[in-house]
Amino acid sequence: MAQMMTSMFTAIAALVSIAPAAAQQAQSAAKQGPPAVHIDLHEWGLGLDGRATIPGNEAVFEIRNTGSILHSFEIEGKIDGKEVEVISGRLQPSQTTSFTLRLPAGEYTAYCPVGNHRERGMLATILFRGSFS
Ligand SMILES: [Cu+2]
Repeated sequence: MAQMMTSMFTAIAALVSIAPAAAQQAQSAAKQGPPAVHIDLHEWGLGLDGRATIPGNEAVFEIRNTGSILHSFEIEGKIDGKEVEVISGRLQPSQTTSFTLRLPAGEYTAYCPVGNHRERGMLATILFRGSFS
């Protein structure tokens, strides 16, 4: 588990560090597609340390239920004053899913909508920076 958290942190740190001046390797990785955000649904968290930052306005959410009970993933926020939300559907333990989101710059809230899981800690802020500058 400790190792999983470490690799998760590394993945997020890699996302944050992608910038025009970044290493050649990061630049070619960016050209291959949007960065991935790894969501690790479990009791009781999303595997993000409460926050993830996406440098652009597009990311692939790779979601896995690593817990022992049913979970789901929802991200919501406001675009031009209107509530928007995307829900993954319910995931049984060890099930995975993924989707690509393209969103305007801003802060969005991600959580598990099952039961009281949000209150128990399955909650994080996702920041789309919307630019590479
Ligand atoms: Cu849950």
